Amino acid sequence: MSRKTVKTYCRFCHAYCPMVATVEDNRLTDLQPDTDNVVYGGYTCPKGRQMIEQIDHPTRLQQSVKRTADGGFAPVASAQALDEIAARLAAILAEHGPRSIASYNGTYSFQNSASHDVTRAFHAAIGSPSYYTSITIDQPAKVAIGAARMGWWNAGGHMWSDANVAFIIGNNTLVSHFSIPGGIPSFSPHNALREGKQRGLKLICMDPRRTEVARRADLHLQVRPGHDAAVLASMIRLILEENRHDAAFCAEHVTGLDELFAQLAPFTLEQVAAAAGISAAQIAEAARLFAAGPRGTAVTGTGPEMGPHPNLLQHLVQVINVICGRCNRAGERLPNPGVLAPPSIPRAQATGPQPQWLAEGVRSRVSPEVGEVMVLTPYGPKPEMPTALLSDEILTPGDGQIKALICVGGNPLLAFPDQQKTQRALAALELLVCIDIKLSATAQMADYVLAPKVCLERDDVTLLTDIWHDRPYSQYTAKVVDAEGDKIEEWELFWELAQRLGLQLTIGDEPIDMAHKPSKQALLELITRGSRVPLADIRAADGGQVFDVPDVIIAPADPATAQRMQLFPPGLATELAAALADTAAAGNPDYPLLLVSRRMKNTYNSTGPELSLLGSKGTTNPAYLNPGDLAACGAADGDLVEVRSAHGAIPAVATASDDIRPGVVSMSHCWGGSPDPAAGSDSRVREIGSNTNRLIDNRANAERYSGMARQSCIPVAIRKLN
Ligand SMILES: Nc1nc2c(c(=O)[nH]1)N[C@H]1C(S)=C(S)[C@@H](COP(=O)(O)OP(=O)(O)OC[C@H]3O[C@@H](n4cnc5c(=O)[nH]c(N)nc54)[C@H](O)[C@@H]3O)O[C@H]1N2
Ligand SMILES: Nc1nc2c(c(=O)[nH]1)N[C@H]1C(S)=C(S)[C@@H](COP(=O)(O)OP(=O)(O)OC[C@H]3O[C@@H](n4cnc5c(=O)[nH]c(N)nc54)[C@H](O)[C@@H]3O)O[C@H]1N2
Ligand code: SF4
Ligand SMILES: [Mo]
Repeated sequence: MSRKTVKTYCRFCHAYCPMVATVEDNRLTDLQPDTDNVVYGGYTCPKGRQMIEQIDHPTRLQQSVKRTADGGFAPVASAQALDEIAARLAAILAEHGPRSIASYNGTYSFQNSASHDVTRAFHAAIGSPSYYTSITIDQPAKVAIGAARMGWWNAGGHMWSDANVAFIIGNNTLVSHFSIPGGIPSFSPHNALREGKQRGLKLICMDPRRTEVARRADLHLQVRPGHDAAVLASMIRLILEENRHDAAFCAEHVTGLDELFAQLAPFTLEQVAAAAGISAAQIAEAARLFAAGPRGTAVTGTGPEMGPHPNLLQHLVQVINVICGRCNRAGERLPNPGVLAPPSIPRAQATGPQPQWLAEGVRSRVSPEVGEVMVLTPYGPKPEMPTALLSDEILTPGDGQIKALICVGGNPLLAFPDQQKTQRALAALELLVCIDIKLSATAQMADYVLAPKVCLERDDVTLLTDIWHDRPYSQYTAKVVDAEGDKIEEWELFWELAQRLGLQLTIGDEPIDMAHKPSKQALLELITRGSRVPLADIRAADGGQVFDVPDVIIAPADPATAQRMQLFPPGLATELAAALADTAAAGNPDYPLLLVSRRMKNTYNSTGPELSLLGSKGTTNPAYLNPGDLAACGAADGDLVEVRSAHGAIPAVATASDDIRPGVVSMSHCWGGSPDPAAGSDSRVREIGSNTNRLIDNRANAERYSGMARQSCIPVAIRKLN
């Protein structure tokens, strides 16, 4: 018997915790935290530790399948499936043109470090702009629109590791393991938070729930959902009024400050506090604490980004950071210049707004105000079509209508706003192909479901998190075990289809070998060519490392190229007026509660409940309510209730929680099954949960530029079910 231990990292979520795997005769027999790792200190979570079970789990698709005439599925060799899919794509391409072929790249496409580059290369080769990812139903304001409207600081913002203050707005990293730099680091977040508090960092948290983060905060603003932008506006107003901002920095690097200040006049502490259900004193304290810094960043998470006014909120969060001067300066050392990014030395200067990114890209066919958004990456801006409108793009007839969808590691039927419409759209496709480890709710509607390798069966490198760390950290993992049977990686799906369609794929300007399929390693070499640390050095390291890269000292501004960040871009006045009007609006008596989103510890969107340990912690997504609200509808803890919005109704298991602000219902997304009554999803709510996207109209409050749907802060009513 052969037995070895190897270092690897978890890709169940994007925290990429380092692990040590024990392999006996190509079987994974043990998975332990890598306690030697300096960044993570041996941190892992129960989800990652379930990966052993995932490999052989009975729900795992061990072989690709295709739909049969009687509506079932039959096994198919992946090569045959790819031949057939390629032939159907060729026909659709010939009849309907390139735009009719779309891909949706969901959560698990991000975990394969070669997936996105090859998928984008495929789109470029066929000339299809219909490239969609979960980013645009997640946080498009943060990753795309905010920078296009205001511009950005080339040398980046303050990180957590030397901050004096952090303002965390609707982001619960202790559960989600997700934050952008400046917030609580996604990597071993409990340790990072403890370390920060020990050095005296002041934590401000704004969340309608007393979350894991809120409980540890110095100041918790337990807001009524939906008023974050107004709260930020009143904080900025106070900071400017009391001259607590960095006036010298603003004089040199921003424009529009006076116009913005003038527009903020109506956002008085009293009016905003009354609407947000907190005290004026708390808002003032938060503003003064944040402005005192002197170092530290305000960040948002998905809660408010899915609520009302996300573009405005994102802009105001950028504004509060910039006016308080939370930008790295000339002469300072960049904490993490990036390991896999190409070397460069940033200058202490701004790049101005890029309005063309919001106006000139490919437009949505269903809403011309909305179009491609430019996601900023270390390799430059990259366009994506807005996922919130993907169902409409499939359902709307005419030139460019989407006819074929390739769904990579995503689950649209559970994840997209307006579940009923999503179901109609998926059913209307001529061709739906999924690559998924299980017959997910979406895969059950597919023509072909390809069986992928799971992460421990693949080589990967920590490309996604490269610049999220506050040190130059990276890890390469070789596959830990060989996948059994006929399984492919996500990128191989696109390479194989391209080869069959006679296409040449390129990454950057470099062609991919189309005659012989490249190894994953060769592909990653191509993707990361020119990286600050050569991939070979990262591969040679024993596990994840902080690399000893030469210090990058931020260069002074170049007056010839320095621009200014625009604090008062076109359209902002209208957005401010709308947020202000909301502070005076009466609630809807028919739907007196507000439904907000949350993450649950033991699942990852729709992945996890099938695994034994994770499933044992609960098989449903409860509707968490304040005990007073629960009593008011005559229900007790554990009863079934109906959650009804203007758009739909779902059953849910009511759960009392003191942590929830009265008037708020907190429920997780991506649970439940098909909305088709014949599927009987509702009667199984205790076993499979229920889908909050049935309560959401994806067009009712579509956000400018991104079409972002309001997926949180939904007015609902609750009644007890018998
Ligand atoms: N365990 C686990 N981890 C995950 C996921 C998962 O499903 N499970 N999903 C992953 C994904 S895809 C993502 S994008 C990240 C997201 O990571 P986070 O953004 O950290 O997501 P949440 O933990 O839901 O935190 C959002 C918070 O916003 C609050 N909130 C809701 N509405 C409002 C509002 O109007 N205002 C304010 N201020 N707060 C509000 C909610 O109460 C909640 O605490 O997590 C990732 N990590
Ligand atoms: N109402 C509401 N809706 C929301 C949200 C919300 O907060 N509220 N959150 C939104 C957010 S932030 C996001 S990111 C989206 C999530 O949107 P999606 O990414 O579309 O949804 P997931 O459930 O993460 O889908 C992941 C799929 O990948 C499969 N999978 C698991 N492991 C692997 C693997 O190794 N390889 C492959 N190929 N497949 C694998 C799983 O079985 C599952 O079907 O949902 C969004 N929808
Ligand atoms: S936090 Fe958990 S699921 Fe995420 S990478 Fe770490 S062990 Fe894996
Ligand atoms: Mo997400």
